[in-house]
Formats: sequence, structure tokens, C-alpha cells
Amino acid sequence: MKPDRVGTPERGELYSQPFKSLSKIEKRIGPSGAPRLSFRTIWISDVHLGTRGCNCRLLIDFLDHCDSDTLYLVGDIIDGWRMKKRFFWPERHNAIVRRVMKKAKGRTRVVYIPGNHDEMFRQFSGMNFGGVEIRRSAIHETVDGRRLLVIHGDEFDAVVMGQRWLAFLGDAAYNFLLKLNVAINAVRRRFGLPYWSLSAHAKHKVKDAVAFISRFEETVAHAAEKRRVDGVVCGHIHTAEERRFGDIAYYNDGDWVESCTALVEHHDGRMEILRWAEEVARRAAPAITEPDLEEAA
Ligand SMILES: [Mn+2]
Repeated sequence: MKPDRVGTPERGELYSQPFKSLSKIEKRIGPSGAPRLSFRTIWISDVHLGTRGCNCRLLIDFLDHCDSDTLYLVGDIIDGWRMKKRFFWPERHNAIVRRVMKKAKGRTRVVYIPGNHDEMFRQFSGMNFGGVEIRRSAIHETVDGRRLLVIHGDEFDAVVMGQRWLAFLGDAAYNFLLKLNVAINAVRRRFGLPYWSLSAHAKHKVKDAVAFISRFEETVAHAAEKRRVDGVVCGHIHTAEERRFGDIAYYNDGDWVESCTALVEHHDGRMEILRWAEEVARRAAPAITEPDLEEAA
């Protein structure tokens, strides 16, 4: 029995390219030469395509090295707010859309839950575009039978922050920080240094930001408790986290602007936050051999 196929009986296109997908599965090697990873479920959010802040290089690498039965796009994938002001759409952003659509046409079930920056897609909830299901929220059942509510998380801005204009105000300062982040990392890349997030680093240093994050997490977990689910997966605040509030499991898949993280469910049901910049750095580092270890000891 394949429980992961439950709820997707319409996937006739599963067998449309048998030879192509078979050879890929056999290889299980990504373009970098590192092994391709397989998960039951992947959640990513806050990609902010259409902005300079999006770490498209790392995300392309992630999509090229990770497969899953189900892929949830948990909102703020495309940044409509920013694009209204100035149109920015490099070829690399197309490459991301192409990769997601290719997964949707293949063996991956893709569920897209728009957030506040891509709220223009919310009007298409219930529709299916090229295999991508658009939903306002979803209930994900883990392999061990737990029910997780999947939402973007901006639903709670009013509760957590008071009013929506505050979100815009914070957005300007935050935007500046992200621009600085892009500049710093362009220099770091020149010198062959791995990606490092200034904005994520700054956020953890600011007391108010820390208080805001914990209030958000608590509010979301409380809402999940009311919905009588076992846990919740969200994004929105760009802070990956895995913690418990009483009986409720809280998961945040982070973002691809600062921390470059994804939440995954392994085939055995184990949940994990992947920090992709670290994965890539590890790949580049020389493997530690046994004599090295003996020397160190
Ligand atoms: Mn958001």
C-alpha cells in the first residue's frame, strides 16, 4: 500500500514520461554531484520571487537536489506588492517557476497556499493550474497519522501586531536590511564564502523582534488548538522553528530571503528543518577522514 498517494487519484500523468523519470530516480544524483534527497513532504514559503532579496541560486539548488511526494508552497512565493512598484523578474526566477511546474507535472503533488504578498492568487482557491492546486489552507496528514493545519500565517497579523499598516511600516526598514544583505552576499560570493544572513542575524539580536516572534508562534498554535488538529505548519515571519505548545506542534518552514530553509517530513514521519546554505557548505567541505580524527584526538 502507498498511503502517500491517498487523495491524489487523478494523477494519470504520473506515467506520462516513464523512461525520463525512471532514469532520474535510478541516478538519484543532483547536478552538483551530491546525492538527491527524497522526502515524503516538503514545505517552503516566503520565496519572494520578483524581488532582489530572493536567494534564487540556493533555491534552484534545493529544488534540484530534493524530491518529495507532496510539495507545499506556503505563501509569499511571488511578491506582488513589490512588483507593483518596480518590475523585477530575472531569468533565474523563471527557472524556479519552471522547476516547480515540472515537479507538478511529474510525480509530485504540489499545493500552493498564497500568502499576503501573493494574495492576488487567493481568488483562485480551489482551482488547479498545470497540476498546482491552489488552496486557502490545507490539512496535511503525516505518515504517523497526525493532522497538521497548513496556513501562511498572515491571518494573525491583526492579533499579533495590532494593525496592518504596521506591517507596511516595518516592511520599509526590513527592505533596507534585505538590500544590505544582498550586497554583502554578492561580495561574499566573490570571495568564495558561503551565504550568511545579516537580516536573520539582526532579527535575533533585537528584543522586540524576538518578542514578536514568540507572540506570533503562540497565537498560531492557539488557533491550531481551536481547529482540533495536532499541529500547524506556517511561514510568514521568516523564522524557521520547530517547537511544542502543550499538545500542539508548531512548525515554521522559514524563508528563502534570509535563512534559506525548508521543512521536510521524512518517509518515516520524522520532521526536520533543512538549512540549505549549510547543506551546500558541507558539500564543498572536504570529508573528514579517519586519520584526521585520530590526529585531533
Ligand atoms: Mn507573509
